[in-house]
Amino acid sequence: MTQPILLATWSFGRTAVAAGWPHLVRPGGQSLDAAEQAVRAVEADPACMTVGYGAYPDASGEVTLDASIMLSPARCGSVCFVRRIMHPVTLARLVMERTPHVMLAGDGAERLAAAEGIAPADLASDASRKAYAKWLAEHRAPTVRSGLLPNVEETGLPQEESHDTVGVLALDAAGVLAGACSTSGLAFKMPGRVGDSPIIGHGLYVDPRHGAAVATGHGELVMGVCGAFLAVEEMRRGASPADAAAEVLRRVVESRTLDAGHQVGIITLAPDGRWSSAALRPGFKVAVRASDRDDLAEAGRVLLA
Ligand code: SD4
Repeated sequence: MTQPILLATWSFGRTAVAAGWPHLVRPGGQSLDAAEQAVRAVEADPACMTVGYGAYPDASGEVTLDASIMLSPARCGSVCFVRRIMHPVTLARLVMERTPHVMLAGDGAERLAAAEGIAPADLASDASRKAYAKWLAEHRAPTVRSGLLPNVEETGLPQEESHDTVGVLALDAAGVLAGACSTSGLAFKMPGRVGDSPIIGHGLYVDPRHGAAVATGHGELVMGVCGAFLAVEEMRRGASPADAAAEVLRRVVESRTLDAGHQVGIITLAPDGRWSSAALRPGFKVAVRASDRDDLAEAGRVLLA
């Protein structure tokens, strides 16, 4: 029997692992259910303004969400650019379980939700509306350049508040790995912008025999190196979870000139329960829940100051 473990990105990952753990350790508990429930808890929490209900909107004032869920290359699902769905991770699971497809976007994803009996929801909270009004008043006019809307470096928010994905990796007692993630992307992003989180192999990847990885941070950096797939591929070739996570970040560093605010965090988990994490810069944290621990860990490796 494998020792169950549940890992989640950032400080709000503690909310995630607390919600997912009972689903992981009940008799017959499955990693897929635990990962989904862990993510749902953060999606429903208006205090988390970078995921789900109450998230920061895009530059046009609309909250748009992305999510994915994965058990294996043959069993994965995702949604992007959903605007009226409280739990995109559950919709991603429906894509995986009820359609022959991997990814549905926008209105099409919402039509599946309606067909499955999921009622539409207004994703804006009072706090997210206020944050948008403040940002618009303070930042939009001076940062519009050549018809482009502002990017995250121009949001005026501290980095940890302007973007963050809840990414969860789970291993159950039967030794089955699963992963899920959900995000509003980047605060006040360009309308239509989609990051790494809903794209299999970028924000999330799970290979049942070799490992799982989930990424957070600037999706554009992760997408440039197929980050989550690369981490799992490294493990498939024999790398430890720590070396696999660090290799993804080395590739990001090699691939471009980074801005001072750029951040990427990655968590890796092997089928035997070994796990690790790494980040480009300090500040990335991992919530860890296992039979013998329930805490928040600093990134195992940080590549840049
Ligand atoms: C994205 N990777 O959409 C997500 C956002 C995130 O920490 O994780 N931020 O690019």
